[in-house]
Amino acid sequence: MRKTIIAGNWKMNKTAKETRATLTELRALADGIEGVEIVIGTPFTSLESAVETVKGSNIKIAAQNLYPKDSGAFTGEISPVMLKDLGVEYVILGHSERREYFNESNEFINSKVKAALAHGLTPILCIGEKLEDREAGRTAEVNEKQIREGLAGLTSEEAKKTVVAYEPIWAIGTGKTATPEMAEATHLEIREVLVDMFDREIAEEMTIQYGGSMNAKNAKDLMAQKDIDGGLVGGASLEASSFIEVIKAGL
Ligand code: G2H
Repeated sequence: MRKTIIAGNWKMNKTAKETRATLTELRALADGIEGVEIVIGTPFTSLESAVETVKGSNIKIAAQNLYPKDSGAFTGEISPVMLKDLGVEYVILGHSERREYFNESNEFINSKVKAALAHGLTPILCIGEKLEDREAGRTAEVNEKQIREGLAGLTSEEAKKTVVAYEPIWAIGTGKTATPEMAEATHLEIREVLVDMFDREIAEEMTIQYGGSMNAKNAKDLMAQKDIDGGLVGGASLEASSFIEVIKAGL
């Protein structure tokens, strides 16, 4: 019923040339795979070569950010119009690294989610608690605030097109993963917030990915959980040979 989406988040890695090489390899490995939506999020400078390399395949391309204006005096920024023009289909928004290093607020992220939707890009809204939040028993509260404020003002139709990625910050790039049961419990809490914001039918249709040290070894058990509908994969998406194993775990 809901789409399983496995997205690679390359973060600030790979030149355009390296992008072409990795995606040529991934394209061949992923040929014929159906039933899982495959997405790769590259740096802005690689988007054009990424889109060209995967043309006609089952791989879609994501940006890792956007600025919520169509054009104008915003030096150094990239608009949703520019992404759409390149053939980009997804955009990762509100990643914890952007929240932490670039002080992105829920309100700013919300304006980006709306800008993405207004231009036909699928937003992947990242949320997740810090270790101190989890230890203090504030996981549900912290995630609820990020979802409510991140998705504020969306219509039901827009919500249906939006992907949520739950990434416990303590599991990002650390090699520590939430256990499948722990992750499922939080995914369920997230879905209940979506039920309350929209309705059950819409919430049941929305893809909620898990992210945070997901790899070929742990992906199957995580995605076997009822409310874990794919993954946002960092380190393990950088090589086609490891990412294809994560993709196959989602089949
Ligand atoms: C979390 C994830 C990708 P990694 O940031 O968004 O990265 O899989 O390396 O923990």
